[in-house]
Amino acid sequence: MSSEIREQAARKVIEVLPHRAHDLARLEASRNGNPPVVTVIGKYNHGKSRLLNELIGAETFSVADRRETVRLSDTVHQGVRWLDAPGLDADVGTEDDRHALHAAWLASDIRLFVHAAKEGELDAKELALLAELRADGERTQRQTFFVLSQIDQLADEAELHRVSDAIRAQVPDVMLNAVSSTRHRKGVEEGKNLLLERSGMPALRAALDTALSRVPHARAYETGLLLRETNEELHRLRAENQQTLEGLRQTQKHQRQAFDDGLKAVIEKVSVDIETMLNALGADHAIVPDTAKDAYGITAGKRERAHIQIAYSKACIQIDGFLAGQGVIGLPREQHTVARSLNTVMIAVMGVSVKFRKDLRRMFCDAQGRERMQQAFTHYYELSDDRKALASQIANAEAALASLQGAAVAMATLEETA
Ligand SMILES: Nc1nc2c(ncn2[C@@H]2O[C@H](COP(=O)(O)OP(=O)(O)O)[C@@H](O)[C@H]2O)c(=O)[nH]1
Ligand SMILES: [Mg+2]
Repeated sequence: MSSEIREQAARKVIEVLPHRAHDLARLEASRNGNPPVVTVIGKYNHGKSRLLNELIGAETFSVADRRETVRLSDTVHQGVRWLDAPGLDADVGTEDDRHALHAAWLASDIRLFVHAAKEGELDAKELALLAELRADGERTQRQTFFVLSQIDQLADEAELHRVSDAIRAQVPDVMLNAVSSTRHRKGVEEGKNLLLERSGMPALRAALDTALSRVPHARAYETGLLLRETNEELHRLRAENQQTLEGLRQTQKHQRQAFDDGLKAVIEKVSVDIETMLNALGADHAIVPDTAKDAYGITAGKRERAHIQIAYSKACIQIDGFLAGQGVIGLPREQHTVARSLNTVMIAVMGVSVKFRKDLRRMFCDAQGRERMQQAFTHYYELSDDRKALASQIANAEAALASLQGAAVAMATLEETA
């Protein structure tokens, strides 16, 4: 499987679990095709670069009294990738340093935490970092070695003991690997075995070799852990999302049911009132047209038309009361006309006036007419603000769930190709 496919899969997971970006990058870095990685970490001028050179037996990394290592530099030596990271001194640290440190942290299978013996106790920053490294080690099985460096700068063995005890008091159970790069160099150059022995370097190198031989095992463990944790989180999130979505859909359905039932009841009630009123009427005067001479007088026709209009208005007011309670008031913006008083759902569905019995009958006393009203109001109900907000909440939850499902498929790809 190409790394591009894995990268794409990782991106899909990170999209929904952004805080897993580091873990997924680590998953990639720790693949078994990559050589095991050893990095140094610690404050600058504590002898990190020189330590690496001594361990490799080559002048690969630049050593200086100044702050030298800014970016990561690395070399592959005898199947191991050695990484020199900048010091973690906050006062001189730059953005580049932080990137480099992060990269070193990500890439490393084994960390050499370097602290110069002459500095005595660890400072707060070193302690915090060490605690972080140990916690990470417990979680991922990545190993950290504590390297007490430059021990040749101490006056004698007694001082070495004092410093060691002080550090052990700060970090209980810590295993200190005391080394001196200068002694080691001298021992190598002058062929002095005692110096080599007293440099602590052969012992550190042996411990390192043991740890290196265990890297494949540690990586397998870490890979399993990262996949499992990410999968579990994804699973949890999916279940939560599914539940949220179901809740929203239930709400949508129940609201709609309540609206349908409520509207039907109101329409039935006003229809019964209107039918009762219509049936009680005698001869129909409304259909007799008024003549010009009736313009300023009251006629039976005018009286009846007014009567019908009032009955109609009453029905509208009752329906409107129900609609207002359901949040259905104004028309959707795209249906607005310049006549603002006409921009209501009531007028859009019912029109402005009714004058004749046949119109009232058509609207209220006929099943088809009532069904038309029911449908028209329901249409506007679904366009009301709250309903639209709910619908878009559901659409968002559906999209989120689709992304989570996509991420689950991507996780399967990562698992298969791990
Ligand atoms: N005396 C002594 N000096 C050392 C030792 N290791 C490194 N140094 C010196 O300490 C300075 C800083 O070393 P370097 O490796 O560049 O430290 P870094 O900043 O932690 O990488 C240089 O002058 C080194 O020569 C050591 O074991 N003993
Ligand atoms: Mg350095």
